[in-house]
Amino acid sequence: MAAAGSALAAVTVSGAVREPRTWTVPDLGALPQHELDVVYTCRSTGPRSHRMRGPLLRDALALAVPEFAGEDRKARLRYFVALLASDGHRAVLSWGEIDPEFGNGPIVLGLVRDGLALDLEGPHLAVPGDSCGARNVSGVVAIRLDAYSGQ
Ligand SMILES: Nc1nc2c(c(=O)[nH]1)N[C@H]1C(S)=C(S)[C@@H](COP(=O)(O)O)O[C@H]1N2
Ligand SMILES: [Mo]
Repeated sequence: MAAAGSALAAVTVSGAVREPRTWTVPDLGALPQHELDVVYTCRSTGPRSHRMRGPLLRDALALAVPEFAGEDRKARLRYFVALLASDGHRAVLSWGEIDPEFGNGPIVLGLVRDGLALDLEGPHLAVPGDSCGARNVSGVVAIRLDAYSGQ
C-alpha cells in the first residue's frame, strides 16, 4: 500500500491524438521497457549521469493514437511533442526525432531512475546524446502532440 499522503503522479496527453488520456507511471509499465544511460554536463551542477528505464516516448504516445493530417510520411514532419514538468520546465521535441523513418531516437519516458520507481514523481524523459541535461525533463505532467500550421 502507498504511504499516507502519497499519490500517483499523472501525465495528461492531449492534442493531435484520437484518445486524449491520463496515465500514471504504472499504466506505462506494460509497454516494452528500454534501459539506457544518460550522461551530460549541467552548467550549474557539473557532470551527471542516470540509468533510466521505461518505454520509448513514441510507444507511449501510440497508446493515445496520434492522428497526423495525411498518410504520407512527410506529413508527420510538421508535428512536435511538447512536454511540461510539474515545476513548469518545458521542452519541445520534433516528431521527426523519434519517428522510426527519420531520427529514430531512443528517447525514453523513464519510469525508473537509478533503480527507483518514479510512481510519485512522474516520468523522467531521457534524451541520450545531449551534452546539456535540460531536455531530460523530470516530473513530466503533460505531453501535447501538435502541428506547425505553416504560419
Ligand atoms: N522538471 C525539470 N526537469 C529538469 C530541469 C528542471 O529545471 N526541471 N532541469 C534540467 C537540467 S538543466 C538538467 S542539467 C538536469 C539535471 O538533473 P539531475 O541533476 O537530476 O541530473 O535536469 C533537467 N531536467
Ligand atoms: Mo542543467
